[in-house]
Amino acid sequence: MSGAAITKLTARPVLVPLVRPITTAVATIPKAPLVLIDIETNAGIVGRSYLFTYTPMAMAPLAKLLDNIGETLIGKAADPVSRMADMEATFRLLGRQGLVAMALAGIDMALWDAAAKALNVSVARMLGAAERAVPCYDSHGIFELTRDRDAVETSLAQGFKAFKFKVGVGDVQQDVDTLRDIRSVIGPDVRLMIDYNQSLTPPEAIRRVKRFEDEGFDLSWVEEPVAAEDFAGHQMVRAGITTPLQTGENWWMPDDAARAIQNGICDHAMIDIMKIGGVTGWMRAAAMAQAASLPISSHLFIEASAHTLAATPNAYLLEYMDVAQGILTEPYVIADGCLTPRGPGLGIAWDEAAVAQYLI
Ligand code: SMN
Ligand code: MG
Repeated sequence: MSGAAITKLTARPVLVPLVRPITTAVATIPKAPLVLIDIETNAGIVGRSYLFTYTPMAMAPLAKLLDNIGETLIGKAADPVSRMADMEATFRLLGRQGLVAMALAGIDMALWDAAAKALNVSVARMLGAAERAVPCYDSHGIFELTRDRDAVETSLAQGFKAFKFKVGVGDVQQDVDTLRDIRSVIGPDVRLMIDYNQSLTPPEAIRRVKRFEDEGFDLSWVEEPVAAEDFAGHQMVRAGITTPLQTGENWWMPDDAARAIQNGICDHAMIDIMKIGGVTGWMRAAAMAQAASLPISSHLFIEASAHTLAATPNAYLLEYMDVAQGILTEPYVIADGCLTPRGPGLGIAWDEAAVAQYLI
């Protein structure tokens, strides 16, 4: 890696406008609660990453935890794998989930950004991959025909050939009506996925998905139908339907991925590069998913995920849900339904005027 030493870590909480609110069966997120990380090295490089905290309540505590960890990193080599090993050991007693895992991941991603910048290459190339175009799906919230038709048609015109929508706000008939509306807009040949965000019981999930199969909606996956930690529930649903079961966005660090994969709870793996432990965590979890023949898709973090998916042999789809476009100088742009990773590093830089505007 760069051989440089860490000289400073800065964490800034920013509440960033979204193109549209994130609406799910269990909560609505009107603005993106982010924490921006800058790690400076004595080689004059600044590594950058951001974290998504789901609720503004977690922004300040996460920023403070990052400041506290940052103080322990000063003077240490800016090598992500070494620093991850140290930080995992430091938090062995407390546990590496929640804000701890998020902080470790943010530091890891910023260090990968710095290391790649020091060599003037992209993170994808640091991982040994070409900067290839990664196929995406456009990720929407709860669909309402008159309100959302235009946005979906715009995405179709941008070349998206796959879409995901959140469902589960009402009963099964409301889901059926919604899926009929969606199919009326996207047609029969575009891939369609649904996401229950952990809102159903296993019997209800089986009942609903079998109804969608009978209706011929041809779903490419049903995501998180039951509580993320309910492995037995996942196994029950998976055995009761033919639609592929997708889960994983809530796996904390590679250890969680290992337990889930060993228990055969899903047909696809969804890796959230923050919760899984950054670039370092992603590569470890992706290897396990590949060994289990699970197609891998990403969750949020479109920029960093474009780099890691480019280096993931069994990559399936990148979730296109851009939560950081409001504070980037050059947001990643969809081309023919794909995103291409760019360097140097992760290819992101802060629009400091926007950061100042949204700073909490
Ligand atoms: C999701 C939930 C909450 C915030 C962003 C995204 C959702 C998804 O689970 O898979 O997009
Ligand atoms: Mg999801």
